[in-house]
Amino acid sequence: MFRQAVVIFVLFGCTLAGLIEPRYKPDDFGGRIVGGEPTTIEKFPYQVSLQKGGSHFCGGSLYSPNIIVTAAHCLQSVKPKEIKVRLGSANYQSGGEYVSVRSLKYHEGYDSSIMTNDVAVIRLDTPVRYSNRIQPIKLATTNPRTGAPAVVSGWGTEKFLVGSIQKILQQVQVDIVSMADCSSTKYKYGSQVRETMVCANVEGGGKDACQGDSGGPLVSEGKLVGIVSWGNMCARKDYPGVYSSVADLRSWIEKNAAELNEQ
Ligand code: 4AZ
Repeated sequence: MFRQAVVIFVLFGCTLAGLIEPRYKPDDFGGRIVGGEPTTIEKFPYQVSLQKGGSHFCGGSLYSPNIIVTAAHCLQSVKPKEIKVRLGSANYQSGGEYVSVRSLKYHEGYDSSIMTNDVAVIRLDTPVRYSNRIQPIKLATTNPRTGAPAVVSGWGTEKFLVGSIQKILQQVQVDIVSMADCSSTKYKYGSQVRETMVCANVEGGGKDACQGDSGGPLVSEGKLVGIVSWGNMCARKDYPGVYSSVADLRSWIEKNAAELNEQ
């Protein structure tokens, strides 16, 4: 029951976050993502915004000049033609490059009831040119240890359910919690956290990814280690944010990025 409720919240949340109009005030620089701060695209040149009808609905990361890595759950009800990707801008509504999508593929093993293998790749219609605002991120080859510092970024809400999509990219520093530690009795997920997942939090809660950050990057030591996937609400002490493990899913990403490019 509980697990179903969480999944419904996550799915509903991503949809809802995509529909809510931004309530951004230029003089209001309180905590965003949850507990984060506004940043620049030069610091996060791999971050992209996935959009439908001009509304941001999920994040993603640039892998190569024409491939984006994101979460499978972001793409469940969308066709390539309906999506546009903004790259190279901290403002999701303007600037940078605004590119159409040619094709997409999500993991065959993605299971929406337990959120395993929550990964997908997107091929852009035209490759982008790299600059100080547009750069790819390398995929992690091993899972980071518990306690490793990491950063998560996105345009997602600053609160669960009652927050709003942010106009300017936000970032927050968190610490990695390994899959083994995240499913231990230290937290309350138990066996819901399993293979292909990694967690991140801060002691006591208060910093996290939230609705609309899904699909976006968790980076540690300059490598993409996680993809924002799910959680029991946001920034709660006993419930770290849960990410798809890039180290576990790396071979799938590489293979399927290559396959999209051959089509
Ligand atoms: C969401 O609904 C969502 N705190 C993303 C991340 C987390 C919870 C919900 C993790 O997109």
